[in-house]
Amino acid sequence: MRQKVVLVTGANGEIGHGLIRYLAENTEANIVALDVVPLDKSLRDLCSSYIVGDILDQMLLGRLVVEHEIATIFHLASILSTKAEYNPETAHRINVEGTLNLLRLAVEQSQWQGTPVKFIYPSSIAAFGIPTLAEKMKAGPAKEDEWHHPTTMYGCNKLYCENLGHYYGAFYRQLAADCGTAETIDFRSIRFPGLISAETIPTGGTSDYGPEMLHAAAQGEPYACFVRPDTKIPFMVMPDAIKALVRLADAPRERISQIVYNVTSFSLSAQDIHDIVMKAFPEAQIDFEVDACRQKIVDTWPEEIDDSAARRDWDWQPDYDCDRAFNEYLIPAIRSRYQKVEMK
Ligand code: AKB
Repeated sequence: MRQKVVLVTGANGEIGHGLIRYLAENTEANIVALDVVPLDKSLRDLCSSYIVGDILDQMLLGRLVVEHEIATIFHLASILSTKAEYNPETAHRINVEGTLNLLRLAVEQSQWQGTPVKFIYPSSIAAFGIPTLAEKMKAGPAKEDEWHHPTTMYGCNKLYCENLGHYYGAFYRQLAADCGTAETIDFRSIRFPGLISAETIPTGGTSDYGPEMLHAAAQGEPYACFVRPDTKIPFMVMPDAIKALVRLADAPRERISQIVYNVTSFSLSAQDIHDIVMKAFPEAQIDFEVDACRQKIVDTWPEEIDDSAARRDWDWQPDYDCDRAFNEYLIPAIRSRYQKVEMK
């Protein structure tokens, strides 16, 4: 008998770490982890199996479904906004063609199983593109269907994959003879703000200045923030991001009224983060050395996003406001993390 499993792609990434730990501790799920690099040792015992491989490798994906009955996919693998700009075509292949491969796998699995495979897709505030700083400053909280002209390859990929998910969930092969009766997938997507974790440091993103400032200060390393002090975007801590993914995945289908949901916790300027970090680590050396190109990217992302649809449809509510996020989660956990490293 093939085992029913939850597939997590990009398992080694920041969200992957938090999600695998949560699923292992709180559910009976058999987790199959997939990543291009060997799975972090601390996660291995939490998974029923882990596979080193590329989501562009069709043979590998083919073998996956021979061995497993995939009930849910958390498709986390992607190249983030800054890294994607260094090789946009490769980013497109991984972010879009990789997602397409998994969507096709999910549809085939749904048809075999006679029930829709759940496909949970983390999108991003990078899917928004506000044309000018002046418009950003007077825009107010962005709704899901606004500002649809992202200026990064990653943002374009995220927006397009949201739409691909919509297509595969509702219109796939719509002219086929079995149209209307063939099973499709249950695609659900979340637009995340900048994420901050105490356990991992992000790589390749443009909202990374927030977590980088904090982790550098805790390690006593100098840090040069690459955006202006007044740069403001929404953020969220990792436990809330995991909560949002799991809540959305578990929500009854009849309550889901849209394909994409914004979620947010608190919006901060780079100066606000600087001040909070300096209060916690008074010895820290943090400067501002603006990188004009990365600044331009963040200037197209909204200061605030409207998550009222998520609140209405699946009772979304973050556990951490700004004060709790820093004082009860990030600062104590990061402090103890680097103290442990020093003691080793
Ligand atoms: C990035 O900066 O690329 C990501 C994101 C906002 O999705 N953190």
